[in-house]
Amino acid sequence: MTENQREEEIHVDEEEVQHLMQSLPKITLLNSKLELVNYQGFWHPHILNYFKSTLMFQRHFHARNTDIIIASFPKTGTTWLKSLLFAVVNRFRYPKNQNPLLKHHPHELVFRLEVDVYGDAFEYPRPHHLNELPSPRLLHTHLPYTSLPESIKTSACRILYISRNPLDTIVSSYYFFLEYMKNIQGDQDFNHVTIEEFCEDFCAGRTAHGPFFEHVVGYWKQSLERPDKVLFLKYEDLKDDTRFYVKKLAEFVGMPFSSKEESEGVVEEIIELCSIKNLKELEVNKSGVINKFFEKKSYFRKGEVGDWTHHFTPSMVERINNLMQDKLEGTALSFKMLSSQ
Ligand code: PAP
Repeated sequence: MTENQREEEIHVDEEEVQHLMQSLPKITLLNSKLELVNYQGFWHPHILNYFKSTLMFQRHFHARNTDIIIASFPKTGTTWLKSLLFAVVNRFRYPKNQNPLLKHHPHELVFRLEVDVYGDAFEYPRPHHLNELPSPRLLHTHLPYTSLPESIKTSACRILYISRNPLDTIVSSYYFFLEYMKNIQGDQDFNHVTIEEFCEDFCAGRTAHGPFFEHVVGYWKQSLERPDKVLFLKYEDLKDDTRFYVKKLAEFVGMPFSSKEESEGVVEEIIELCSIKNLKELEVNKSGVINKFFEKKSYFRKGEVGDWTHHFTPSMVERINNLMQDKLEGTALSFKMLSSQ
């Protein structure tokens, strides 16, 4: 089979995409050029053929039983989890000083399916390359559970979901939005969007991949129903006890640390390699862009629990807490808002 034939196989009809697009609700986020389209109940960014590539991912991706898929709402710890998962799974493959994480941004090692793989604007693997990736394939998506391709839900592949308290997620999303606007819109002074305005839209669900709580609860419920299939992690827990959760992650993906490895400090080495302090200082993560617009360094900001305390007024905090109470009622899910260290 030639590459062209393979490309044809994954084709989604442009006319159909346009037709579908026209029928879907759209909004522009905070007077920016960032358009969001509501598809299957969630707001998806309408940039870079994103909608088309989402459809392609939904229709053409075939999960292998051995795939490990990170799922996340943006700004909840994706980059960190990508680096940890990559380091855990590949720990026997590379000598310490040749770990690809030293030369590549974590987003260049764990591909986002609806963008890097099925998007057409990027230098990353085209869909046919997926077939050539060795198992276990480490992949990522920001899609909500309900929108995942059937083969992810029905195969034996595993999902690692990372979540984060909504207040820190909003702060992190806000700064990323400002950076993104500066880059895509060439607007050096996009700071006129206040965090209050951003928060207002976020709470109303109008944010890329929102609504937030529905995204989180979708995966939370799956993790309760099928704990062998979905591991639900929280950023705050990972911060509090990184060692415990890295070991848990390794067990979940079927590659537990041996007692020899533990006594040799392999877990600690991985934690150190993937710490924000270390990743931020690597030359590869200091300059350059991911997917044309996203500066590599903007994925490493503070990396703290509780940064929201420097940003929100008491009334905003109350508003978000009330919303959270309402949305999480009866789910037994809760978030730590402050660091316990
Ligand atoms: P993405 O979903 O767009 O890939 P994601 O990686 O989830 O973004 O979010 C970035 C956040 O994770 C940033 O949080 P902050 O804005 O509150 O600082 C970033 O600093 C944090 N982060 C990135 N890498 C790490 C890491 N190794 N350890 C802890 N936090 C990290």
